[in-house]
Amino acid sequence: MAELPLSADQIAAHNAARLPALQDEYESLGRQLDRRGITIDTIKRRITSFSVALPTWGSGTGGTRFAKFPIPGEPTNIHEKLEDCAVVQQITRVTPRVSPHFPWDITDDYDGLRKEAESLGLGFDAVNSNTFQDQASQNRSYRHGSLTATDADVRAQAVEHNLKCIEIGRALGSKAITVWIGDGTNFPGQQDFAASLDRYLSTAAEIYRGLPDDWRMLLEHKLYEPAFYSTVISDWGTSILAAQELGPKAQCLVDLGHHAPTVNIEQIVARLHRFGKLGGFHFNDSKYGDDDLDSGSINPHQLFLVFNELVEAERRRPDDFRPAYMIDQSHNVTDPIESMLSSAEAIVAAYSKALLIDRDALHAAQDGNDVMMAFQALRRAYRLDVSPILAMARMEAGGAIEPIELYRDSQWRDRKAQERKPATGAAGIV
Ligand code: LRH
Ligand code: MN
Repeated sequence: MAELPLSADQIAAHNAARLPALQDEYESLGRQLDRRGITIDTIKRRITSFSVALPTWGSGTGGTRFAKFPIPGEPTNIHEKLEDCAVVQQITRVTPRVSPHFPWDITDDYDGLRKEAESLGLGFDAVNSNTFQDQASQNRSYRHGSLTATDADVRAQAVEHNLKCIEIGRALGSKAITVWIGDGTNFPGQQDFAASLDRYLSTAAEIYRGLPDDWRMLLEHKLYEPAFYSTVISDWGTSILAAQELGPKAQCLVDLGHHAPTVNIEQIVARLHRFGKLGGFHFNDSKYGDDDLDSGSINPHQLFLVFNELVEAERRRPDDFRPAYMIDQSHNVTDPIESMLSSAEAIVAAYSKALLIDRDALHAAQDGNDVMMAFQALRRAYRLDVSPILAMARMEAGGAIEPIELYRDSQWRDRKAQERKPATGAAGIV
């Protein structure tokens, strides 16, 4: 039986005080949806089976190249990161898995770590490799790239690291590896675009050959940063061609912050699914670049439109629909747990609103070129306040009706500030 970090009695007391108001709001929304021919309990059941993985690196404060401002009581090792992710899961009941990153989460007993996570009610989602930073123990630098480096020994080192991550992932019970590389250039002429992609395809193929039969390799594209003139896997087009070249276990991962500002990400989602290459997501939000801000905090409508495409994709080909949902954010100015509580809510809310779209009315309007009624079919769902459904699903699953209130009342962070050693303030993402 999982030894959960927060007191179940405190959660029960918190819910008991708020249940009458929630029931009233739930019944009122239920009547509103009834008038639309929608059964609110059906939607509640759908979202109860929804989940999104947490990034271990999101449980600590993140930083930028300028600075990082750690908070007292934040986690500084994988064991404390798991504890904090378990707090988010215990309160939200929609984040039962964590996505680890290596070597940031390195330890010496992965079977033990798997059991430790299980005892906290957590499992492991995709593992993430890291050939975008040099480790002290490394022989060769990734200064001029990793999987696409011109130096064959550097490429071999990067392949070996990814195969090591797969080995660790097998011990943790993961079923996928996410490969994001920062390889690219800062100057025109710095690299041969064709040759660098060919190097990627051959090294990625070596990693692909190391995949267990039931695993996936998720290719994460990104337009720029850390390279600022060109990036080898810069967009979904290059990513899908590489995934098709590698084979059926290779799919594409969409990080919402990895596109030029005006790109239509929801259309990319529809395209990737059409060709059987929709592997997963890194949810976050951004205003300018890869800002890694909280999901739904800047452009919740885009998140809704992405889930609209996901609901359509699942209806169109349910057997070929299993995207890995993960959060990838950098919490620079908030308590990371509060940001993950708020982000999980925003993601489930976007999914719920997409489930509330009257698809028959939408498809009829689309087929009949009734432009305004097609748009209104989306807008009628988007403007609904779905929070009573989310809160009821959460409460019934053992979570808290008001996540951030419950978290603050638990004084988790203050308690951890007494126990944990202070985090360093070195600039950089983690
Ligand atoms: C790259 C990225 C990638 C991770 C890193 C933490 O910007 O999105 O997914 O490895 O952030
Ligand atoms: Mn990412």
